[in-house]
Amino acid sequence: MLEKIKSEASAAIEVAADLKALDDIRVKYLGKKGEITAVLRGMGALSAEERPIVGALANTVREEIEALITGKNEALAAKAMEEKMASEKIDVTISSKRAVQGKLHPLSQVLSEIKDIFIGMGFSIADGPDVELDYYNFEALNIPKNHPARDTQDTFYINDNVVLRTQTSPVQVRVMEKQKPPIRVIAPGRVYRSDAVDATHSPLFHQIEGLVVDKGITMGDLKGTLETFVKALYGEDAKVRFRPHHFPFTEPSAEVDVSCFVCGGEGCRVCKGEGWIEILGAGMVHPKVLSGCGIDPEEYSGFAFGLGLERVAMRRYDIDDLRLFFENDLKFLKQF
Ligand code: 2U9
Repeated sequence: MLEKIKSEASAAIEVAADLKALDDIRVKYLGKKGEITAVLRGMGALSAEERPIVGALANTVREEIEALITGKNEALAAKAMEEKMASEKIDVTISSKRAVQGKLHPLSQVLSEIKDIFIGMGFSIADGPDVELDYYNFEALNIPKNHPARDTQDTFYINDNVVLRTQTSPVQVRVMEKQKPPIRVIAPGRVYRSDAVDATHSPLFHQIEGLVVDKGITMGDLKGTLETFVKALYGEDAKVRFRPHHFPFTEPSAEVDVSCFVCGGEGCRVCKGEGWIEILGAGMVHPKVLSGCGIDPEEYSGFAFGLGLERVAMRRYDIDDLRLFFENDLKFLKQF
């Protein structure tokens, strides 16, 4: 009987394919309800002479089966490890795949440089909707219906009262409505105009506008701020020139030129022989605009300015066609 159990067990152990099968065999023969255990339990029925002989034999068979299981266990574990090693083998001599390093779009690079400069001067960044009420885009900026300035800023109308913003100025109007002075913000973002696409025009472009409102703000603060900005962007040697201009939302208003950063003012291809490059518009916030936003122009004054991000980036990188910024051609973008 015990010999039969032993030969069956060893045959089963021999062919056990994995650790689970091996454990099932251990339970079948050596477990609490296993066959060897059953033999040992049944010894009560044996005679006093038979009992030690059968007991000794049962123990020997149990030890032999245990030893076979241990041996098979090691063999199976070694086999599993070998298979794992083979499946996870790596060839360290194969050349690696190069990680492709992405980078910021040139417009984002210039924008982040400009933001850093103004943040350094204590400005915060303000944001607002691209789809804007006619009131915020025009009326609040002293551009009533039928004002000629609406012609130069023709836009996309969603309906009579809702437009795609033509400037980021509505953001500053919203800031003034919500926040009491002192105010020091820049508003960068997408703006829209109903222009046909060519090398210097796009129906979508980006502006960065700034607004400062406080007691006693003067044109001197405007000039100092823009001079600091221009020197940070173009270098300490850069000079600033203000030319009188007209905007409905500022009075007085000016266009602001920077001395050509290529020739230093001598005249060259980039500045078209002028020595100066126009980069900004600016002025003192019109009293009507202040009072419309709930700020008393008798108590407070402010300045505002605006610049076109694409124009600055085109000059910076000597790019002659604005469309290149929007075509997403990697051959172009990889150069920056
Ligand atoms: C408020 C009051 C006044 C923002 C200003 C300009 C001058 C300006 C142009 C630059 C190039 C637009 O992108 S561009 O074509 N912008 O010349 N913008 S002053 O004046 C404001 C803004 C908000 C409440």
